[in-house]
Amino acid sequence: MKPAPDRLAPLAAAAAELLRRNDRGGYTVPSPKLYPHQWAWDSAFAAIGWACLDPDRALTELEILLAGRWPDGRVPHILFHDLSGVYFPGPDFWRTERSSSITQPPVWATALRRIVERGADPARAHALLDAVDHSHRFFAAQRDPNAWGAVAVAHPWESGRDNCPAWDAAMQAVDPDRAPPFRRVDTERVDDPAERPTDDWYRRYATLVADIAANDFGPGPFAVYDPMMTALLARSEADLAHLARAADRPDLAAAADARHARLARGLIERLWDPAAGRFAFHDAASDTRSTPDVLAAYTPLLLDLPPAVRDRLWAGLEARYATPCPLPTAAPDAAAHQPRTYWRGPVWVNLAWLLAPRLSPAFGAAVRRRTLETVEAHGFREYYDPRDGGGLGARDFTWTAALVLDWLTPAGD
Ligand code: 9WN
Repeated sequence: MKPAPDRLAPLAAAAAELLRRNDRGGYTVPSPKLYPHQWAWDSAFAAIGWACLDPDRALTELEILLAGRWPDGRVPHILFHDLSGVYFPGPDFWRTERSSSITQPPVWATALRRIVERGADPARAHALLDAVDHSHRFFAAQRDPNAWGAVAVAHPWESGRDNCPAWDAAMQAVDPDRAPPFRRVDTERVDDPAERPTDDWYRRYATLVADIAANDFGPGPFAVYDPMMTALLARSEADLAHLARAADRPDLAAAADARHARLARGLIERLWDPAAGRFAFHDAASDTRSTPDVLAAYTPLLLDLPPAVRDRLWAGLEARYATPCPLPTAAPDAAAHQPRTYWRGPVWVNLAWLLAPRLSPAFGAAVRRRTLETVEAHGFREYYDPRDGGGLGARDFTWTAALVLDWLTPAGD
């Protein structure tokens, strides 16, 4: 590995040390105190960090994750390998043995591609391609009620952006009073409970978990088309196709290419909103479209979009998301924006990492530089205040460390 630039070498060393500390013998917990299990997209980001230290260890992370998928292909958003870790909701609440019953943004093919680029054993990586393909097919089968060629999330947790303002209206339709009894533990594990979703939202989350179990783990009443989930799946399909070609699996590559094309078309035809200049969300249950000004609405930038669409998204982000610490999860001038509350405003490093290479070169470089400065100044936190970079949520947060490490480790060595 080439050395990181000198000033940031201690940051890279601290990131590596944190990954090792959060390792539980093959999988990495997102944060020892708040999230003591294996989360799906966190694991994929952790693997990207591991690839800078030990590409084989990175592959182990994804092997364990994909081995946890259900017969229908879903990769559960949480795998409970060690039942002693205290977390709500645990397996009893999900009514499962050792996992949650929903999935999360499918970024494992994207991680796998990165790991292979970092020198992982191609044969071992290629042995995962069928599992990845299986996990991708789950989305068209169970998360596209209108057959639009896009992804509708069945629970806000499935999006990875639990209290994003995009879910506000659909969550109002969920009855909090039907929630089975439960006790939260998350609010005891952060400095300020106001950084977490409200109790009212937790009751609605719990109702949805019970509804999904009652529907034999098919989707419950919540189904909101999400441009970010769709974009991440489309990007993953492209990454799977790339890996399948390298593995000389033309059948798999053709299937992934076809799904990629369908998702890219679905995004433009169903969710692009020229009046707003960003992508829309669509509540399939109430047949209602909305265009909240949230960062997720710009994430189709991960794909190669028509230049006119790309330019509108760039302009919107540069006008409204260039906060001192970029990129806030909701535009600061949006009514729903709350700079210190979870996915309603704070900055998350995974979104900066995903989007920085897809922005205009100057803005992308600024996002990367300022994100690194923030982490250097405030530590490996779960999220950050966009006004001054103050650290929020969990400490010792894995994906923040993993993605910083990726940024600081030159490729091609
Ligand atoms: C529920 C683990 C996860 C992330 C999510 C983030 C948060 C869980 C929670 O933590 O969600 O899945 O308890 O709040 O929103 O993106 O994967 O880091």
